[in-house]
Amino acid sequence: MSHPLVGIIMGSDSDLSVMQAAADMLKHFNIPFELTVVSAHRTPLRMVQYAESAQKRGIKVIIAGAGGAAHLPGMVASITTLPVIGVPVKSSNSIDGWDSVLSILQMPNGVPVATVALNAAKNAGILAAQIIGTSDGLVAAALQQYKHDLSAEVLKKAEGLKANWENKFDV
Ligand code: RP5
Repeated sequence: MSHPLVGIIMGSDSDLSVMQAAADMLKHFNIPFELTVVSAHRTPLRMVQYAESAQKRGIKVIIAGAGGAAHLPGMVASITTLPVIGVPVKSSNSIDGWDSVLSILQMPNGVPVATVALNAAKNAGILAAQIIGTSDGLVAAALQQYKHDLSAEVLKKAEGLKANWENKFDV
């Protein structure tokens, strides 16, 4: 099997039900990935080791998910120069999800984290594929097809509504 290009990490295995969607998208685009638990607070040294070694191990993008006081994506981004996509997770210790969103989103100048919406691991997977697709023609073509399918789905739904609702917009 080819070596992983994307690293999916999360603060706890309790994040997996959300983070699974990122793995599913990478599988869809045929991108090899690794997935593991790395906790900023409970295993800080493991987090440093992961962030320091990722690039040397061939990883091109890191997707990091965490809930509550979600410091994992930002701290990993502070160590590596790889792009880090942050997934705020609405976890058992989140008040309402805003805590995770703001912990990941409000990074200081100089240390960006590409933050997706709350629980939006699917978009994190697609964004990672888009980054890989900038230098991989097969992935870029698969992304093009994915966008085409999204659009076809909406047009099909609009067609379905036509029968019951007047609609003069027909492009
Ligand atoms: C965060 O605390 C994790 O990312 C998870 O979202 C949350 C709860 O963790 P567990 O107590 O379920 O292990 O660090």
